[in-house]
Amino acid sequence: MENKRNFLAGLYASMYKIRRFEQEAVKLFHNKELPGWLHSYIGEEAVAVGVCASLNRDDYITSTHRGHGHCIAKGADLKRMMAELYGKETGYCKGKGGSMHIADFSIGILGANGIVGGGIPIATGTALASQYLEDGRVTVCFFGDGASNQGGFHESLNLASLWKLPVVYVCENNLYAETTPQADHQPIRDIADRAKSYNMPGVIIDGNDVLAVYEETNKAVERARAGRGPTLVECKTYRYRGHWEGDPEVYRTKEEVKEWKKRDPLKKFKKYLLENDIIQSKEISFVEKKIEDEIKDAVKYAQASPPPRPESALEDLYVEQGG
Ligand SMILES: Cc1ncc(C[n+]2csc(CCOP(=O)(O)OP(=O)(O)O)c2C)c(N)n1
Ligand SMILES: [Mg+2]
Repeated sequence: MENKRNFLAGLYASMYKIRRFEQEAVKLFHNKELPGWLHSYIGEEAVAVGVCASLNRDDYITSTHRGHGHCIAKGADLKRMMAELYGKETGYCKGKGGSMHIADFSIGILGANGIVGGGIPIATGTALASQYLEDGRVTVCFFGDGASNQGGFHESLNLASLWKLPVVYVCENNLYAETTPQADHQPIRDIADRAKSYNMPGVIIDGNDVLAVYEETNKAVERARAGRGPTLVECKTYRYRGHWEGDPEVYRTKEEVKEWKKRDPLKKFKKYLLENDIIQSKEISFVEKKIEDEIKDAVKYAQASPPPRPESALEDLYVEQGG
C-alpha cells in the first residue's frame, strides 16, 4: 500500500516538475534569456510520465523537438537541462545543442530531435541492437501525429513487427502538426489504426489521464520485453501553448484551448489523489515546494555557468573519413 502511494505521489511529482520547468523556461525565453527555439510540452505531461513510469533506468527513449517532458520523466538532471537551454558549457551538450538536442545516454535518453520523425528509425535500431545483444532493454519512441506521416514511421513499424523488436511506439496525438490540424494532414482520426497494416496491436489512450497511460503502456512494455514485439500506442492529448513560443496561433480558437484546459492532466490527477485519500493536501504542497526549489536552483546554476569557449566550437564533432 505504501509502495503504491509512493508510486502515485511520484507520478504527480514528475508531472508537476515538467509543468513548472516548462513554465519557467517559457518565462525566461520571453525575457530573452534563452537563445534558440522553445516548444512547450505543457498540457501533455501525463504521456511522458505515464509511459516512463513503466521503464527501467537503462531502457531507452527517443524524443522529439518537444522533448523536455520526456527527458524529465526519464530522470534527466534539471540543472544540466536548464544550462543547455541557456547555451552554457555545463549543459547536456556543452551549450552547443539547445532545447532540441538534450540527451543523456547514462539513463537511456537517446536524444531530443529536431527532425520530425527522426527518432522513429533510431528507436527501431536500438530495439534491434537490444534483441541482438539480448540485453533485456525496451525502447520507447515518442513522436507526434505529424511524424506518423513520415516514411520512416512506416518502414520502422513494418520491420519492427516482422522481427518482433522490443519497442513501443508512443504517438502523442495533440491534433496539430505545427499549424496544420490533423484533418488537413491525414485521412484518419485514430493513428492507432495504422497498426493493423503492420500486424501489431494498436491502442488508443486518453493521454491526459496519467494512470490510463501507465496501465496501457505498461502492458506494451511487458509485451516488448517478453519478446512478443512492438505496439503502437496513441495518446490523445493537446498542447496548451503555441507550436513554438512566439506562435500567433491563428489556426485554432481560444475556445478550443479553453475546452482542453478543463481536462488538465495535473488538476485531474491531483483531484483523484485527494478525493481517494491517497495523499493529503499538505503533502502535495510539500512536494510542490521541493520542486520549486529544485527549479530555482537549476536556473541559478545555469545563469552562473560560463558560455562555451570559442575554441570548443570544433570539438565533439563527428566526421566521416572520406574514401
Ligand atoms: C523532417 C522535418 N520536416 C519538417 C519540420 C518542421 N516541423 C517542425 S515541428 C513540425 C510539426 C510536427 O508535428 P507533430 O509530429 O504532430 O509534433 P508536435 O509539434 O505536434 O508535438 C514540423 C513540420 C522538421 N523539423 N523536420
Ligand atoms: Mg502534433
